[in-house]
Amino acid sequence: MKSPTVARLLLVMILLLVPVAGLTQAPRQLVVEVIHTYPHDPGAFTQGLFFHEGKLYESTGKHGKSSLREVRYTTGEVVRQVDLPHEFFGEGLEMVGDLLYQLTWRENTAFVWDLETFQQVNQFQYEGEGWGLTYNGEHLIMTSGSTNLYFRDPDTFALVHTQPVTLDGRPQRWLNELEYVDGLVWANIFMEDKIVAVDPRTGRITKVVDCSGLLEPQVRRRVDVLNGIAWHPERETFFITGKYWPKLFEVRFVEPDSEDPEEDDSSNDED
Ligand SMILES: [Ca+2]
Repeated sequence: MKSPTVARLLLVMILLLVPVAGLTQAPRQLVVEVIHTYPHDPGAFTQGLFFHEGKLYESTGKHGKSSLREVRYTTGEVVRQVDLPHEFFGEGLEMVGDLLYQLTWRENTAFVWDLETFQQVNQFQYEGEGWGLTYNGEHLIMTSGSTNLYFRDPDTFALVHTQPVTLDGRPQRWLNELEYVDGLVWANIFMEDKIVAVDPRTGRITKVVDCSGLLEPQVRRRVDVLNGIAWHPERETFFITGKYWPKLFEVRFVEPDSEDPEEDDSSNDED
């Protein structure tokens, strides 16, 4: 380098460019590897899904058809069910402690249920639509079909933080059902066979999973959209289904043309 000034200038430029490159880094493209397929109630308009102690908990939507369910996932059998009043359209579902939080679509109401009794113990009001719901150990994280994640205090349901979400630097809308796993917020995208992983600290989508082809084309045409993603912590697998889907898929997210779980080499892509 001939000139120290030029060298310093180049160094400054590099330092300025590095964070920008980090923010605009293209997301990793993944596909689903199906491990098992289980029956799922084809009458369930699935809106929320998570596991607790090996049991699947599910929220279903539609006026007059909305419910909270405990499901034996291996058979699809509904073990317990509470129906919502006709005027409520069930949406996202999540657990905090021994309480189940269930959103409603346009009724601005979150029901709070006791896990053991399935009795309603509380309810909250919120502004806007309710779509997906998950929990990061501190806040409930909610979607509304917009381009944001909304972080709420589980004790009061008060909004404490809003995080815009971007894919390749552009706002990503239609964020729907959610699942928080190891620091990432996984979201399926409304009307697409696609799941994304959002870094909740930056809102950047770091992984995109192509979920097309799970159902046979003739079945896929008869049912509604993919919706419902749940992490089984003991099996370390994801479960995916959809609205009126007759099947529940146990899957891993893998590199295309690879049998290896993507987690194997993903330790350094979260910065
Ligand atoms: Ca979920």
